[in-house]
Amino acid sequence: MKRIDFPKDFLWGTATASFQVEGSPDGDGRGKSIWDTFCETPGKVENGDTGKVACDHYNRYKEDVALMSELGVNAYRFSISWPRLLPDGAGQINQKGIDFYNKLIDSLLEKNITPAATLYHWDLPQALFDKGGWVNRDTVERFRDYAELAYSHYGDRVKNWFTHNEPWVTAFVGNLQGRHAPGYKDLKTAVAVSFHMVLSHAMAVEAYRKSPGGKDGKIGIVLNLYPAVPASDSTEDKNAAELCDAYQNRWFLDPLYKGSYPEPLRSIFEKAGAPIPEKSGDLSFISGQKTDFLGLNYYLRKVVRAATDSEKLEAKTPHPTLPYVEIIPQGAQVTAMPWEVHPESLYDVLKRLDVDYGSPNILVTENGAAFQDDKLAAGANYLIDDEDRRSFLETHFVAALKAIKAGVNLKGFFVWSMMDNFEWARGYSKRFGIFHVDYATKKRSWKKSGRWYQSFLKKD
Ligand code: IFM
Repeated sequence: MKRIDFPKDFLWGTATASFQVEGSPDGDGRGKSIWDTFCETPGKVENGDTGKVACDHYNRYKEDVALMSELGVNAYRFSISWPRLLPDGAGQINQKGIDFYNKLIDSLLEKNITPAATLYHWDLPQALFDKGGWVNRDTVERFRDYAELAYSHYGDRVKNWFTHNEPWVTAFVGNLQGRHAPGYKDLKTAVAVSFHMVLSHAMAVEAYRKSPGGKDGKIGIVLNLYPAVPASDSTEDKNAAELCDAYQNRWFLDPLYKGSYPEPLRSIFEKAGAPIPEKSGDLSFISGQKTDFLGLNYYLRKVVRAATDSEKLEAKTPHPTLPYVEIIPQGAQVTAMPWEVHPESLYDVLKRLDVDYGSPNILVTENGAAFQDDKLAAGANYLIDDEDRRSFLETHFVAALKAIKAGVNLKGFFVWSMMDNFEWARGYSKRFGIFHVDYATKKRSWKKSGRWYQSFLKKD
């Protein structure tokens, strides 16, 4: 497998997100986000880690762009911090925040790296959260206004946009599991948030089409999707896998592409007191806002089986309305998260999107892995010998190529992540980077995986 085997205009990139790398939360007038608050709450983030300094990308973006140029990528996916542009989420604009992304975008373009911007990668302005956050339909309109502001400043140069990153995580990890900001454990809230995020995506797409830059630019949403595989051939496990698929995948894909919600899950949630707060016409509006591509974040598959009665009682299931448990097959290779390593499932999920959702253009917007990174390389042109991550990337590139050969409209691949960074509730304990970050000095160093990607990109 070589770069030349992929389409000529394929986007090869790396990805990061504002809160995970930037630091400088109070710098130059940025407002507070729900993740600042979450980090300040004892016990929420491992080791009490925060995003205060992170990778200091806010001050070191030039160095990071230079590294990406040396790496040889032709694209970079980053996210814009809403509270940097609008400290209160709406109203007063923070010019210094606007300037930061102008400088970042210009540095990328100078190095011939295509910028791909995500509008929302989880750092909701605290001021909007205080007014109800994503449960409040008003936030949907504030998101549209924020998106318009971003298009008006950057739309002349940024031609690849993503509205939301992994709305499933925002909705269900943040509001049902409580592991992410804002830390709620309430199904009704989670379902309302999930709907408002999809609605706000559609409004931001509509606004993009009307913006001057939208005439020749592209926009889509990023979803974290997983093949849901039954652990056995039993009817119970097959039903469990279907339920998992509805919850993890179709809950977002169906409203976006089909204007509906998967049954019976919609009715199950409704009966549990968690209805979708839709108004008449919302769903047809959502599916009517056609996108140019779908961003796929692929990390692992979900192998599931029906929960036993005791597992249900011990709350081992995602929720009482979702009576299944996830398992890791015996002998499977796992990452440090621990997530099963299963590259073939990347092919499966790409193929499924192609068949079930009308052959959309797809970008793999995230793929990568956290490993221990405890092997120092001696005498090499890299610091860390992360053969596990190198091989992870290679096998996933192979699966992507297989999908292209099978007719999937795959247009790009972004490795998560450009560098080690703040891994949300896991703090800095999990490293996903292809560049190592020494958190004491902020020094970036090559890993073997980065060198491998570099030589892959060079050979065409
Ligand atoms: O770090 C996250 C990223 O912010 C969203 N997708 C998954 C990554 C790894 O957990």
